[in-house]
Amino acid sequence: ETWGFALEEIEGSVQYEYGAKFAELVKEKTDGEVEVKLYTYGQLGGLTDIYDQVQSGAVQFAFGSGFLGGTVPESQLFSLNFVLTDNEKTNAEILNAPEFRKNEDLVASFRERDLQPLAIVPEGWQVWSANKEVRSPEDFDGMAIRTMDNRLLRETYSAYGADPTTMEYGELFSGMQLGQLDGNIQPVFAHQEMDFYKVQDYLIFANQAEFIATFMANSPWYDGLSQERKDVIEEAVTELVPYIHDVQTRLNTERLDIITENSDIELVYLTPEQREVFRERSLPVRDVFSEMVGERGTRLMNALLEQVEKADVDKSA
Ligand code: 6CS
Repeated sequence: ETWGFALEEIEGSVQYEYGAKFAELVKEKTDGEVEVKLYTYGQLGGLTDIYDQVQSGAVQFAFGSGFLGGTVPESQLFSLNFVLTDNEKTNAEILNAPEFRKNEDLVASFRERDLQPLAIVPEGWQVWSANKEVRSPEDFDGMAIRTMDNRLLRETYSAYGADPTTMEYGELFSGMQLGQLDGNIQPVFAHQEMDFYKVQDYLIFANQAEFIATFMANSPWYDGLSQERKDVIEEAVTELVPYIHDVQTRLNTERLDIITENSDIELVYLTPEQREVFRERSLPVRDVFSEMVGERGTRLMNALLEQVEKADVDKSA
């Protein structure tokens, strides 16, 4: 038996490491009866092609991140800025605790589109790249910054003072090289492995949001699995929470070293005061989210905010 798993990223990425470990765990837990076959970004077409294929059952599993907003509007929750805590480990735990991961509004919003959400995977802080230093919304003025294809991100970057532009992942390098884009938003590992840093002058760390992908299955296929197979998947995704957190932090750290060793790109870290200006600008975008997804999605956002608040309280207790 073979299960297909479509990735939005290339070999060596966080999603690839996740897929490779998932395959290993599934093989082990099924005594070699199930093999997971990974399809890297590009092998099955573009980003939305991947989602079509998991929705139709042509592949059993896929990752869905920013571009998934067109398919599951509620997934844009993971594109909201300044919603999670400042601690990446805590965020991974909150998102994968049963209280959130199995939240009925979350599950229903995916299942309505023939998808079963299995895990929420933070891949590291989203870092801005640009050809000028950006520390304030004024610096973003007139900047064509590429966002993934969802309205929430476009609204966010408009609120930050930039001109958001959408482009497919695989076209970004030439988009920046040819000057169609002035900036880009990616976790550090992706700035490195896709060579984006070679055509940009600054990397700007605002810690406004993490890159978050949902690991999901085709739901009609998932529903037809035996309880034993479902348990295998459940055990694997649970083991993967701390595993992938360690992998993503290691990859992002190592890749930043590669970037600085191989380029004279400048690193800019926003001060708490500079960061606060963006945080304030991001708050009204929560209303845009509510307006887009209605009552169910709003309940889901509030459930997440509640878990975050609880984690912050526990930490300071
Ligand atoms: O920016 C993008 O489109 C892509 N970036 C990453 C790091 N993963 C997948 C996503 O589609």
